[in-house]
Amino acid sequence: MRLLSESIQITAEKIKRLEIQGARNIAIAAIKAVEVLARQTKARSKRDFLKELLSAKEILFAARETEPLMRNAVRWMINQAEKSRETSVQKLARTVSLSSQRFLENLDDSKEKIAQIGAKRIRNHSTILTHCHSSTVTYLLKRAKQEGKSFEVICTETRPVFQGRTTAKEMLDLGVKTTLIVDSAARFFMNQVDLAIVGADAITSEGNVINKIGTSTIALAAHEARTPFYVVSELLKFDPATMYGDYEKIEERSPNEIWKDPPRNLVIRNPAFDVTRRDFIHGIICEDGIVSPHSVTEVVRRMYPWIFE
Ligand code: RUB
Repeated sequence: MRLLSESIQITAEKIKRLEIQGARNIAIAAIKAVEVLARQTKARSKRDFLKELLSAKEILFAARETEPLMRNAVRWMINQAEKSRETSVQKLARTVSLSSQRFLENLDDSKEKIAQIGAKRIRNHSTILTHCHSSTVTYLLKRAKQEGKSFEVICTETRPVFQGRTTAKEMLDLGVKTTLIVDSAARFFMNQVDLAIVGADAITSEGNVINKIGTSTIALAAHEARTPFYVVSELLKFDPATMYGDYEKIEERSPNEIWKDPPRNLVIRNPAFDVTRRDFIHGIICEDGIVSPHSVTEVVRRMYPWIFE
């Protein structure tokens, strides 16, 4: 049991340290860690097995607060074991392994659909601005490139930990002309941009989107410059808790990321994400198509009713 929770612990640590970064990669790592736990469990009863799963869930959820995709995935997998009539641990473990496979397949499927739909919005000879590193955004841009579109990308560096550099490297590897700018230069370049496109960590019941800190400022700048601003996201980033009154928690990270050796008494704040109001979002590009943030809850309800259970 100790060894198993160590494997969950290692994944949680990697997530905390941003060695695993981005909502999708975080969810995939958590799903795989739970699957390993199930495969290697030494639990002797259903009760003990469920206890193991629940403690794994707590450790993973605590790794990063603003990650409903991970929470939805882990919750769903554990739920399959909880509601099973099966009492054999071996069979229950198999149920968890199968649900992990199914969830991962769904994620892959969604990524493909999103790329297929979103790539159509990338016009030939256009300039796209993106913020942070979203694997869903870079996959979509890759698809557009494979379809023969020629475009250039402007990446914000994304302080304080520079995920924009990851995006820039990926774009260069694709052979896309890429420009890196400081975050505060987003407005300066916005008039040269045809489309701003970002990923998401969470979607709330009101259709607001939570993504890397600075996203909402970019959305405002895009609005003012009349540049379309799109979010690309799997619908499973919807947080059902927001439906029932909870606010999405915004993770606040260590001040060390901003200044390693600051003067005494300086207050440093380091929120990792911010909320972009739905009014500034042209559309959410998801596996069901391009949907208005105003109707996203209904779309989630139709596609994934279990999320509300
Ligand atoms: C990453 C970030 C990404 C979303 C979406 O923040 O804000 O835009 O997670 O990514 P961090 P994806 O680097 O702090 O995790 O599309 O890969 O799910």
